[in-house]
Amino acid sequence: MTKIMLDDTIVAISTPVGEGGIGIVRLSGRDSLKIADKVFVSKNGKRPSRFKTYTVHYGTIRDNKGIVDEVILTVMRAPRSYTKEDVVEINCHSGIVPLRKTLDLVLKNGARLAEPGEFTKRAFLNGRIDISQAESVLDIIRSKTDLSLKLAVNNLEGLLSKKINCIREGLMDILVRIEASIDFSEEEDVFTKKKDILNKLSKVNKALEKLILSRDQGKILRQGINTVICGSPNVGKSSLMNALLKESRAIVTHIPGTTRDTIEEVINIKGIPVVLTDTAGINKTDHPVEREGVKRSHDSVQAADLILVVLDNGRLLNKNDRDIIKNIKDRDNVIIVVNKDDLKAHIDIKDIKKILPGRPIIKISALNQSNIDKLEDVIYDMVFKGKIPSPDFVGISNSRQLDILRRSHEEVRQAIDAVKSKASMDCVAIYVRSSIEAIGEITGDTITEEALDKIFAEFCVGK
Ligand SMILES: Nc1nc2c(ncn2[C@@H]2O[C@H](COP(=O)(O)OP(=O)(O)OP(=O)(O)O)[C@@H](O)[C@H]2O)c(=O)[nH]1
Ligand SMILES: [Mg+2]
Repeated sequence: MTKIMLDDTIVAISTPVGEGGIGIVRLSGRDSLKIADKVFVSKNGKRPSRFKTYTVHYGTIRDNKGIVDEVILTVMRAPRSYTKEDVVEINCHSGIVPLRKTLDLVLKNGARLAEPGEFTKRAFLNGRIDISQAESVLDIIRSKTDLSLKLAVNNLEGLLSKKINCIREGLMDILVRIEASIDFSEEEDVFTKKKDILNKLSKVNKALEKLILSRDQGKILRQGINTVICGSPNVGKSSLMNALLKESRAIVTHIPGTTRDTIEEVINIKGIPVVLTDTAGINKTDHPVEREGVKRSHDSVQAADLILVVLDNGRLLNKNDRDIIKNIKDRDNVIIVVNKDDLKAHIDIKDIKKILPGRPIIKISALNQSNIDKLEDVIYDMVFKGKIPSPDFVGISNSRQLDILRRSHEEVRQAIDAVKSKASMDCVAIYVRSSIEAIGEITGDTITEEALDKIFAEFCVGK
């Protein structure tokens, strides 16, 4: 991304390109209204530069050949706008041609095409939001469930920033105390001072650890839990997929080897997005297509966060089933699903427990949809291990934030060790300063241009 010049005016189509009711061309910058004057003719003859802030106007976009589109134009004057600059939004009819022509006209009249995420980047550079809030905008756009949306909104509201700032202020306070203890070491009771600093460092340490742990829950809420359904051919994997989806998505037949390729769908279990993958039945086969399917099944199992191993209650456990179970004996997140519970039981649960101890076993009938809700409960409990996030859960949301917290935490840990090992307070101060510097990157108080570019490159154009 080029270095941002805040004195130019940017424009982009802010809605997905394609046919639809409304498509928005958005301008931001000090010439937004001047440019709007050149392309927009209002029904009442007034020019956009005379419009009051937060007003909406009906008119047309015109080029030298005539009317391009009939539109609604909204004016949001600085500083009360998304970017804190003058913003004009033109609601066109959403078709590729009217949007493209309006965009081209605005470009011809002096605007520059916005970079991905540049509107949000301006909101940051102009001090309306910090970096963690900017990142939450992306999380809102990408959220898959109500709960992940709530988490992202919490962060946009600044709840994460508040926590980070609180930790940062705590560290700054510690630094002041350390400096004071260096300056006045002869007059003060050094022992009490050090104890106080150690206490405060431990508190910060705990707060950092808590936020680092929030990453796993946050990640699950945002990206979902990758769940694979695997097992021998014909045990009812695709039937289970359909039962969980509550629709006939995957093909089900009585012929073993029906599923040849992996199928992926997302379901929502109590607010957690669960990315389900149905796989080809794992078995030894010479058929080249089936073999490729089995290879894909193995790959999916490898990549999964959670594995549902399906067994057939209607027959005895065979060697193939046993091999599949043995292959995943090192994995923690495994649920054994004994399907076809409507049939006379042949399977020996004790036998399964012997090969794969300690994993939940649940009996269901995918055909009759029985116990599917119980399976959902087991999945949910397994994912959160009893630590269910509440809607006011505040946590970090990406690996950038996690990496920063880890660095900051490591410095605090070193500072604690230094105090304990009676190192000089100058040395402790160095660690605390580095920790402050690191944690400031989350909100953007201390951040490099390169890091900023990386964050905003992930955004779409127009946001
Ligand atoms: N009785 C009974 N039959 C079931 C149940 N679930 C699935 N079946 C039947 O088992 C057969 C295989 O089901 P699928 O869902 O295609 O099995 P699969 O494991 O996906 O099979 P492949 O894709 O070939 O590996 C079909 O005839 C289903 O109707 C169940 O709960 N009870
Ligand atoms: Mg199948």
